[in-house]
Amino acid sequence: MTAGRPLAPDRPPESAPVVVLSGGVGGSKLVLGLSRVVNPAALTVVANTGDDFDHLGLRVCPDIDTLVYTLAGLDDRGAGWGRAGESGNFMEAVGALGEDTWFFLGDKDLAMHVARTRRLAAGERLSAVTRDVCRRLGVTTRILPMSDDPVSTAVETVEGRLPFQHYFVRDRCRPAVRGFRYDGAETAAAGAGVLEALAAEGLRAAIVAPSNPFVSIDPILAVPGVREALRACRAPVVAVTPIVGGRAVKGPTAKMMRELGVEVSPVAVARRYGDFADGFVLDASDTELAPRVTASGFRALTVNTVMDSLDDRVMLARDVLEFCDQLSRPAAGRRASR
Ligand code: FO1
Repeated sequence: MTAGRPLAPDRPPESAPVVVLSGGVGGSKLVLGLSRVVNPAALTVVANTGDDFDHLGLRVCPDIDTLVYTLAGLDDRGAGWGRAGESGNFMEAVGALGEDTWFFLGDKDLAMHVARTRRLAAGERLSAVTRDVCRRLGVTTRILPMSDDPVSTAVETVEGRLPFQHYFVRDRCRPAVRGFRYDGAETAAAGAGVLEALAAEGLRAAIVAPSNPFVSIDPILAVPGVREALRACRAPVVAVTPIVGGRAVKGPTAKMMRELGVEVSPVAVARRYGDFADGFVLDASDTELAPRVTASGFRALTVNTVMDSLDDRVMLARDVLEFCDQLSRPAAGRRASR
């Protein structure tokens, strides 16, 4: 509950650095809210790149693009991905040539894929291209790919192994999942600036956004050094639930949990982050689960976590930061024992 809570005594300045681990749709809502509460230039997002794939000869980075478009105010608010006011001339023409059309590439979005593909082929790193794209589109929040090396999420299903976008878009998340692979993660180097951001002096908070734990957050945690950096983090680490009332707010999280035989509840999500997170944010409709979250070793906060409006996004961001400001950092050993 936020009512009546004492304000953090020496509230850190709005320019204190904050780091967020995020996927695409759900995470970008909280990131937008945070960018309105803290100085956007003090906000760093570590973005999942496990969804990235080569399509029609183009390198597509969906979660990076959802974050860039959302922060640039160019996003298609309804779909949660791609750009607003899109047209499909390219898709219509390329379909007539017999190319795949199951993955919609809008005409304006296409510019991003063409420019990025050209620059990567010219030898630029993904982090450098992303930084320049942000500058050109007026995004001051730092968006850091979790790695500049390719990491590809594959979904093990009852119908065999599927590349992420085939599972998620082409097959509409229909096949029952049995597990996930993050190919390339074991040899991937953390993206430029990622580990440094998590170890930053004066870091105010590290936040795990309400993204799918399996296909958005776990790929980031699979990059060597990231999980260790979160455990060693001197700032409070807080995760926000992607599950409300036993349902995924958006996307296949609940279905995946059911198919994996995992309890479809925020408690099960919290436990996945038990070795590094100090706090967990539940939706107010799941208040009765708070004792089970605290029994798992977390401080729990229950607030509205469903972000329909911009105000919802800002309110949740404010609540999460206030929660972080009130958490003290336990001795590192206490986390390892959890
Ligand atoms: N998601 C879909 O469900 N259908 C699409 O046709 C689609 C196209 C697309 C194009 C560019 C882009 O950046 C994202 C796109 N997405 C589409 C979303 C994408 O599958 C993301 O990986 C998910 O949002 C999960 O993060």
